[in-house]
Amino acid sequence: MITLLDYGAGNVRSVRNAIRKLGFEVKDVETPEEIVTAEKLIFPGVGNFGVVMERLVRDGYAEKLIERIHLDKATFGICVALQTFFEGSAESPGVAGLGIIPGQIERFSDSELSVPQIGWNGVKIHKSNSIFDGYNGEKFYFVHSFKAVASEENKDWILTTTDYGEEFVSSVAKGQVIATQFHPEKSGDAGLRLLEQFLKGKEIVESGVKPQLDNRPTKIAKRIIACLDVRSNDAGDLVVTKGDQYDVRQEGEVRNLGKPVELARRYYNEGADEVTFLNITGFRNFPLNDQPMLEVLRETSKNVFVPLTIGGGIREFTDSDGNFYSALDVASRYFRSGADKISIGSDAVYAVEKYLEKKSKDGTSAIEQISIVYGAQAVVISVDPRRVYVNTPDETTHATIAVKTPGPNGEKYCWYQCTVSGGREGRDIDVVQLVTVCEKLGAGEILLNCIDKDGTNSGFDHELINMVRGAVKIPVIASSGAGTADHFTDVFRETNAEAALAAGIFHREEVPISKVKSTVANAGIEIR
Ligand code: 1PR
Repeated sequence: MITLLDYGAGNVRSVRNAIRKLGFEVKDVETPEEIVTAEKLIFPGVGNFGVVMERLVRDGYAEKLIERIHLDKATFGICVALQTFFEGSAESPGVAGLGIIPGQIERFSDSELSVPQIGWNGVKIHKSNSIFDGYNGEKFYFVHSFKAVASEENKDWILTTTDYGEEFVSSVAKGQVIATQFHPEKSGDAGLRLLEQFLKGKEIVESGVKPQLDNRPTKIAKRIIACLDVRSNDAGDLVVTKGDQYDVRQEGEVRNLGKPVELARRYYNEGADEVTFLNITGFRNFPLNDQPMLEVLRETSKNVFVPLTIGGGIREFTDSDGNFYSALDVASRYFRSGADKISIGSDAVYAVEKYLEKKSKDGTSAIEQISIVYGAQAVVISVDPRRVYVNTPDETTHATIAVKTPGPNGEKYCWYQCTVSGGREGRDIDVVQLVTVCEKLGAGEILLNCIDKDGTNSGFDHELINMVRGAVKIPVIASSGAGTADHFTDVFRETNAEAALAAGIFHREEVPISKVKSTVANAGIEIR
């Protein structure tokens, strides 16, 4: 029996599912005392250091965790849990950590690399341990803006380090206690194997695999993401569909390319680094009435152990009985159903309009509310831009670029207009305004679609991607237009996008994910 510490932050469903998948039973901590008495404890964590510490103290868990770790009882901490073992964090100045390991958690410093670090990176093993038994150089999934650093005072704890601009602590272990900055429950087979070693009750340190002598820096991989646009068809079935420039109907019928849960599982097995679901009619309906989407997440997370993002309809809402739901309430339901990140489309455009009008933040936007509780890395902005061609940059106040292929009337420039409601309505905001303000409001990643390219199989819009990538520090996912495996190599060579997403070519089985990955790897680009 494995005991799980669920203190109400982030996606614990995936951890629970991973434990069950490995054949173990799992129960939740019900009283603080159980933290000390549990035979094996998993302490997952996502989100803001201060919020997590406040909950641990409020519920009487913090002191019990300290007691448990001093008693050297088998404990596995994940992500922000690792950070709480330290004395404090630059994320929440003045908030004390558990103080078990000497040192302060720091923010990644300014470098060329985007922050948060989101994606698959390697590890360098520093001491003998059995938790990495069977490890063969695989990468693990990281998602964080803050990091622990090794020092003379904490070196007895350092199990692995990883490089991301600078070297940071990617896992710690001592006696029966281990914590990883990466998410084993989101790291495919390699992560499940690691968890299994812990669950099987092996000694963690001083036996098993030896420290690695190879001290070359680890490298983060470019991510390949499979996207499933989901909606109900006219018969009322929830289907994966796909549009051409956002038009999902063919001869009047919504295209049906398969069942969401089955397709997500197939993409996981084929090596997708992430899976994204977009509820494309979510802007019309209240998503919490849309129980099938929550069910899709719950079912998918039973068998898919890479990050899941869900978007569509994330905004505040008052139902017909007058009950008010904040965007945070809606997002929380998704996180608890198995989502690791939520994506916001239309509501982000409205939030930016409000910001530009007031010229300041007011704490009310969905982006601010969700990122404060779940961390910036959990908030993706899905941008649906469309090209607006102009003859000269003076014709508009928006940021323009010179286009390689002239517009329909020979125009040499364009700007990218943001749209809402699935591309149905254009607003007076350009992509650069949108992404820079969203970053200020606390978004952690940009999913950059392009209506002109969507479903065309003609390759990604490199000009758009470079424009956006140059405007923000947070990671950018290039989306729309993939038609061949080479298009992925091109987008990684021609732009600094951290990830590339595709839908149609995967659904229509034109190019398998494995082929995309081998093509990109053969071009010398780091891939998982
Ligand atoms: O506005 O917060 O409710 O979110 C709605 C979400 O649904 C947004 O993320 C928006 O992008 C998405 N959406 C709305 N309508 C459509 C549509 O297609 N009619 N789909 C839509 C957007 C675009 C991509 C697609 C890529 C790759 N889909 O995600 O998967 O373009 O396609 P390809 O590889 O086949 O070219 P809100």
